[in-house]
Amino acid sequence: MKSAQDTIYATACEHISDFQFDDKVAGVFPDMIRRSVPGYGQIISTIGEFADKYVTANSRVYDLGCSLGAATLSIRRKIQGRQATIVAVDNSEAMTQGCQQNLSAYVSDTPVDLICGDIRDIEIENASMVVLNFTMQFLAPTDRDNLLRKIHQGLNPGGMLVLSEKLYFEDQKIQTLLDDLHLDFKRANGYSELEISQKRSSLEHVMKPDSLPVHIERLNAQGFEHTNIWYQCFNFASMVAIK
Ligand code: GEK
Repeated sequence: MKSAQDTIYATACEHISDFQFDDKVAGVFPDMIRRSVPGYGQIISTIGEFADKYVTANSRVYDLGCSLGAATLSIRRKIQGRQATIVAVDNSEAMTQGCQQNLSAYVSDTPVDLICGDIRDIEIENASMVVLNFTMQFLAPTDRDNLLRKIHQGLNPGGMLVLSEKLYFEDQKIQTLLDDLHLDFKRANGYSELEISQKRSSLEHVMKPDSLPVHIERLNAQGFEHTNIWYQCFNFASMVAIK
């Protein structure tokens, strides 16, 4: 997916409003996420590998908070011929419009139901795989248990959830260290101090990361039998949970 360069926070703003997944963000999203989330490309391609191993015939795969469809496309490439359906959901109109264009650019025998809606209102059923790739962190902390309960109920036995999130660390020395390394990653990718600080302010009230123990405990509490982290770079991680 090609995208324009992210310069959204490059000029000084008098008032920084809360981050929104609007037209401006959707237009630069592939560049923004690649330069902001260490390991994003590897996580997207590994989600395809998980799909190859876990998606069963005639089941559904849910990509919740699909943005422009990177995870959906990675999965779709791996599950040709399985008569599975992908349900891709995002509540940003700009994102779902861009996602539709990306999906239409490739031929596939796997149908994708693309829904512009809130993942808290979506029914999950007959799922062999559910993906929450950097989405749950944008829900209010009080909505996270309900969402994972619904996902657990809708997964078939042996089904997999992939949950990727930015992490918070209770140990303040580790928090500062890994946060600094992340900021260095953004600097190395060409973001200025102004861009980094303005983006940080815009996300302050919108994205509330949990710690790894909180995630694992929450997954176990919903009844997932096998949970573990499979990827971590600095303060970004991806977990798997198998029913
Ligand atoms: C990827 N998974 O490229 N309902 C539906 N969508 C939501 C909700 C909600 N309640 N809240 C946020 N979103 C993608 C990247 S981005 C991560 C996911 C990031 C959507 C929001 O509109 C956005 O598209 C996505 O979740 C989060 O693999 O930007 O850091």
